Amino acid sequence: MFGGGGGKSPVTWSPSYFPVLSRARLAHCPASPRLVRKSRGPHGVRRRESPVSLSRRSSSSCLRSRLSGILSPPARYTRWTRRSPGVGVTMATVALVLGVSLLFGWAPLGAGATSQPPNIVFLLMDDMGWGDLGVFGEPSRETPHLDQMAAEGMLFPNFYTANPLCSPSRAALLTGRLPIRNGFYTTNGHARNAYTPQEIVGGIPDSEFLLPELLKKAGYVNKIVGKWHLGHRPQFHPLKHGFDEWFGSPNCHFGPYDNKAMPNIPVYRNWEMVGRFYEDFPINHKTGEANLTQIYLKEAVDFIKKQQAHQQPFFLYWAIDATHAPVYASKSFLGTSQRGRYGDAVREIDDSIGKILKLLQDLGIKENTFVFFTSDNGAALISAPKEGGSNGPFLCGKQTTFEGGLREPAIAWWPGHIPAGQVSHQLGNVMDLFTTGLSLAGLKPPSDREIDGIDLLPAIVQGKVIDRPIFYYRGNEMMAVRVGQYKAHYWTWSNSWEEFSQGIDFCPGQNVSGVTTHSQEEHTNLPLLFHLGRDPGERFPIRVSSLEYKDALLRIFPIVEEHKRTLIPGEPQLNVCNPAVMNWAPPGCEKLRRCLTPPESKPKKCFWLH
Ligand SMILES: *[C@@H]1O[C@H](CO)[C@@H](O)[C@H](O)[C@H]1NC(C)=O
Ligand SMILES: *[C@@H]1O[C@H](CO)[C@@H](O)[C@H](O)[C@H]1NC(C)=O
Ligand SMILES: [Ca+2]
Repeated sequence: MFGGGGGKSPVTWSPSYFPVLSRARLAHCPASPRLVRKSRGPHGVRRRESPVSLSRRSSSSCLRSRLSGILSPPARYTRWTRRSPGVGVTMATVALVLGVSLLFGWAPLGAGATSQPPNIVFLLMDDMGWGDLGVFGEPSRETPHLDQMAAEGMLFPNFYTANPLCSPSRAALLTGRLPIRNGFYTTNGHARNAYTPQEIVGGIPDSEFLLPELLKKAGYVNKIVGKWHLGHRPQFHPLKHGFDEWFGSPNCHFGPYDNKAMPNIPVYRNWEMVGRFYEDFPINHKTGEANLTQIYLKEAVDFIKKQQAHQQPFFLYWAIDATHAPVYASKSFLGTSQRGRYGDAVREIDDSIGKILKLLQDLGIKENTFVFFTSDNGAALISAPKEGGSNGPFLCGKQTTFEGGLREPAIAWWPGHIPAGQVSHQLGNVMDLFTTGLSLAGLKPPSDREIDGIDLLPAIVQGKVIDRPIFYYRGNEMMAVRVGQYKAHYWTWSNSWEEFSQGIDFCPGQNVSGVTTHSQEEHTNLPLLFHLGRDPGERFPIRVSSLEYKDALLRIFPIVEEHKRTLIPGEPQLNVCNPAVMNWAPPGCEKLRRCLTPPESKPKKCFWLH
């Protein structure tokens, strides 16, 4: 099997990857880079390749030539095939177990006699790193509540985001789909990160199903608190995409702006703006003081109390942003951390999460509320150490497809259902929160589209480990893939020499020669391979001539080939910018008499630096 990673009862189950285990699939080999370049679609994205174009003979000879013929391929194939029957049995068993739990929804997982599906709370951090929590080894140990949450629940050391940047990561979480599928990427440049600044024209397509939209079918009331980041024009408003309530902002809390060249970011309550950052919701860059985390905490508390009183199941998406630069904390937390202002922000968040969990306990609904904590992307080392967090032992940070860019802290908490103090070696992804949320509500994911997220309940409740790859995308390019403990980089790039020479460094103090490259380097023919168990910091590429390299890539190639062959990219949403679409006159501005006049419409290609 794929060497899942040492969980209690490793199993292999994943219908979408089942084909890679068959003899026929194994014979496939990814097209050569030359072929791939020729087959780029109109947006520079790889088109589906015709399966007929890869004959078994030519692909196995292609595999053989790529692995420089040291190993005899037939022997490998025989071993794979012999393993298959055993795998099949395991898969059938797991499929049965999963089928049963799907049929009965949440009920057999111990929700008891209540007639309501469990409440769902996602605590999504912004730019918080894997290494920022005491329970993950942060030396100052200033997160007692999150550490306690882990002690009462399940820790996921192998949890990922779908993209190293806010907007695409959040789009993936809420749709269960890779940004390349849901449209949250750009084709203006190869492998460029893109998001939703004020001048972005695009946003979450109407054709995407968001988790809250689907949860409504099961009677959930949904609230988003904090940063939306899936587009700020009227058609992208969160209340048009399944949320019933919103308190927060459509974009990052950058600023202050002059309201002439650029408006300050609005803060919304539901449909209407209630003020703007810096003007009505101050963030003091000098002192670091802002009350936003306290306000977001109150929004969460009020919502939970209200839903509890109404006896309605709820989904709370608490997407707060105090750990995104400019980092902030309220007065009583400022100066309390040994880590500086960033640590102050973490301490306030930790305290707030402690209060939310305590509230669930006090209201007597902790056993009927599934809580998941994670972050949208790795710590922004470009702002570190003053305004950025820690990615622990991992390489680089936000913006990159090294582990520091996508590996996230993650904790599941659901007393009475999740045994306390567990560690899951499941390879998880924020996209799984979509599928898991649906599963908790007794719903099935849409069947008319590819869903990348898997249901984590078998991992969480039964301690299973489900084999699945992790794809690391940057814009329109699959940069790397993880299979078991192996990670293969098909492309490497930190940022350009030009940016780097201006002091922009996504990997400060972490120059790994040939790995943290400042030009886009393609390794499709012979991917750079790391064993993340022995080398979590991606410092020691495995020798291409080694048996281990060949074994690993014989597992990885078919998975990547299958992924690329079946990938249907969505229409890219992050290509067009226009100053006229900025937050000049959000709904509600008339009442506040705070509407600004937009400039002339001038659509242009957005320029994405990295
Ligand atoms: C935060 O709230 C306190 C108490 O209401 C107030 O005194 C203080 O000015 C607020 N600070 C900011 C930066 O808004
Ligand atoms: C990284 O190190 C290598 C050699 O160890 C050196 O050639 C290269 O210039 C360094 N790159 C940067 C960006 O410092
Ligand atoms: Ca972020």
